[in-house]
Amino acid sequence: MPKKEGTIRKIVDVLSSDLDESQVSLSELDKLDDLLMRYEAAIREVRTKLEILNDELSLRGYENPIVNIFSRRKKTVNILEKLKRQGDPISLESIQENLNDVAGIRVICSFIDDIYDVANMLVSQDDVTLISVKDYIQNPKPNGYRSYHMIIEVPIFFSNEKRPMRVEVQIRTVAMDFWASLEHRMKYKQDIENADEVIEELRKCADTIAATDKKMMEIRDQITKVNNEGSLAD
Ligand code: 0O2
Repeated sequence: MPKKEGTIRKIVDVLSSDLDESQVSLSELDKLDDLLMRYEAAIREVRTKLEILNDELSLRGYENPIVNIFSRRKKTVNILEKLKRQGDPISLESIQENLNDVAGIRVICSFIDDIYDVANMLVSQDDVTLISVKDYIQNPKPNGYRSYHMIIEVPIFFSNEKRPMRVEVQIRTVAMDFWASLEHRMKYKQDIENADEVIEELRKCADTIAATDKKMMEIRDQITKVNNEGSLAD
């Protein structure tokens, strides 16, 4: 089966009763490809901004605040599934209006204060527009989830236009990320034995991790202070 027909088949499977195959035209799919390419361009743009900030800070003698950057463009089937789940129209306009996470970037930092530094440095760039913030570090979710989320918009220059594109940026520490990746598995497992106990254990681990993240900053500050005093005395 040619690639595009296979994609149409998947779309129709996801949308099932809402749409029949004849309603998804190849020309509409071409436009979807074009939109998805624009989200991928936005990911590259924001990734580059973050990499430049990290490189610059390390040259200025700071520890690299960013340990790792992951990015992903949401799969077509998941985009359509989410629109359907939210009860939104299935159209190109609807994707742009109703979904903020088609382009997603996850930034992993060593320390909690790096998270806020990186977020502030990014949104203070004059071509970055901050759309919304969810601070799950100050306000953790009941399950213990901690992370700093921003929806931003960046202008992307194409052959015939400049278009603002939305990107979801999640920023968290290495430890918060470790926790979230294990907890995320719960979403896809329905048959866990003693699920309530596992949820409670995870919540306790999240608290322990939060306390450890805080302690690590204090230890870093003590080490930095000793090093600075040492270098002044030399
Ligand atoms: P996936 O599979 O990671 O893509 P919205 O983004 O509008 O759908 P919401 O819930 O208002 O909805 O956004 P929010 O709270 O900013 O969360 C968006 C993403 O953050 C999620 O995307 C997850 O990646 C992550 N996240 C939020 N809460 C949790 C949590 O409790 N545990 C874990 N492990 N991750 C979380 P998706 O699309 O839900 O999931």
